[in-house]
This record gives sequence, C-alpha cells and structure tokens, in this order.
Amino acid sequence: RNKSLPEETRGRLIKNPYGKVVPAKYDQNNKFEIHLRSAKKDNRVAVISEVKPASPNSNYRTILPEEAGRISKDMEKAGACAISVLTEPEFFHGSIENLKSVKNTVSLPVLRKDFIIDILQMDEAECDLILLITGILGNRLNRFIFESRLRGFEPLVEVHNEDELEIALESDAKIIGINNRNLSTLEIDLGTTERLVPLIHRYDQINRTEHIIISESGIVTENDIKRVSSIGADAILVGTSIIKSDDIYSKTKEMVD
Ligand code: IGP
Repeated sequence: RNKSLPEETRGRLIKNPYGKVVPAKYDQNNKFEIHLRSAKKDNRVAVISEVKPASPNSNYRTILPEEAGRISKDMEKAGACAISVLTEPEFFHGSIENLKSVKNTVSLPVLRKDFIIDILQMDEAECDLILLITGILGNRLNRFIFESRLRGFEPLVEVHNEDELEIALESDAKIIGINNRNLSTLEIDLGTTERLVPLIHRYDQINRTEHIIISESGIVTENDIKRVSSIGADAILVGTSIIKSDDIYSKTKEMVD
C-alpha cells in the first residue's frame, strides 16, 4: 500500500478541489454499478460499448463530436450499460470533444478511455469511469485511483497478466478490467480472462472482498460472450465489432440480448 496516501480521508466524504463532496473510497451507489445491476436484473449482457474511431492498425470511421453523440444514443437505446469513449488522438483518433458530446447526449455512465500518465489529464473533462492501466502506472496506481475518486470518477483498473493483477488487487481498485489484447503485440487471447478471473475470485474469497470484473477486447461472437461470462466476467467491453457494423443499434442489441 502506498503510504503517502492521505490515510485519514479513506472511507469518508471529502470536499474535492472543486467544492464537490465525493467519497474518498469506492461508492457502492456509483452510476456504473447501478446500471450494471439493472442489466443483470433484466437478463441483459452488461455491454460497455465503445466509441472507437480507429485502432493502431486500422481506421474504422471518422467520428466527430456530433456523430459520437448519435452513435452513443443508438448504443444506449439498444441496451448498453455504459459507453466508453476513446480520447487518445494519435493512435485511436479520439478526442475530448467526443467525450463531452457523449456525456451530454446519453444518461448512461461514460468511461474515458485513454493512456492516463499524468494527473493533470484528469482535469480535461468529466466522466463517470476513467481507465487506469496498471502496466503503465505501476506503483503510481494507488495515487491515481485516489485522484480519480477525488474528482468523482471511478477508476477501471486494467490488467493483462498475473503480475499486473497482483498490483491491482493490492490497490484500492474495485473495478478490474482484464484486457484480452496484449498492448505491445496487439494479439488477442480470451484465455487471458479465463486465466485471471479465477485468481480474482480466489483473492476475494480469502480476503472477503468483492471486485467487479470487465472482460475487454476481442469479443466478437455469441460464443465469445458465453466464454467470458461463464467464467465470471460481470461485464464486457466491446469496440471493434460494434463500431465496424453499419447498424450500430442492431449490432449492440444483438450482443446485449
Ligand atoms: C475494445 P475491441 O477489440 O473490442 O475493439 O477492444 C477495447 O477493449 C480496447 O479499445 C482497449 C483499449 C485499451 C484501447 C482496451 N484497453 C487501452 C486503448 C487503450
């Protein structure tokens, strides 16, 4: 545990630098958990659908703010439980403007998808969830988790292997995203979720904790969804297969139902 965290603020409501009162630790009634529960209640697959204009190896479609709003509205109507918005400009052609547009259009929780390496980035825009990548942040993870919550953003802490998972489990993270894609080789393996979920369950059993598990990347077919759900993923994060479809609404609905 990072000893430099302001210990006295943990578990309490605190006033953040903007005068907003926020919980300094995980808030069980955060917007994402509410939407996750309601998806579960009506037997929908909890799909976090991503506004993803491009990936490092291909362009999918030009998405300007107006289009981002339109697409996210379709995803919401189709029953997605949250919207993820890429804000990284160079490799994913994302933008803060797209995030703002989506935030203003849907009532779903919105995840900011970016490579956060500096706390200052967090002040660029409001979101409900913010991606923090364990492989990038390492021992700075807990400080970034704290700084996210200070702003009212719940962190989604991404891991890709056992070593990163250990760091995430030792941190204050509640929501863990298992990325099936290796960020350096871009290779996909849903076996990553199958390997790591049981480790999280075992950790939770021993420590009487409970994590929310998201399986991310490379989820395309119904069988893929079954595979990661049956092992215990609480939600899935889908980019490519929905965004490349010419009927975003129907494709999202197909995955949700
Ligand atoms: C979506 P896919 O294979 O459905 O397009 O993947 C999402 O998981 C992926 O965009 C992603 C990502 C990231 C992008 C996961 N982690 C970190 C940028 C940064």
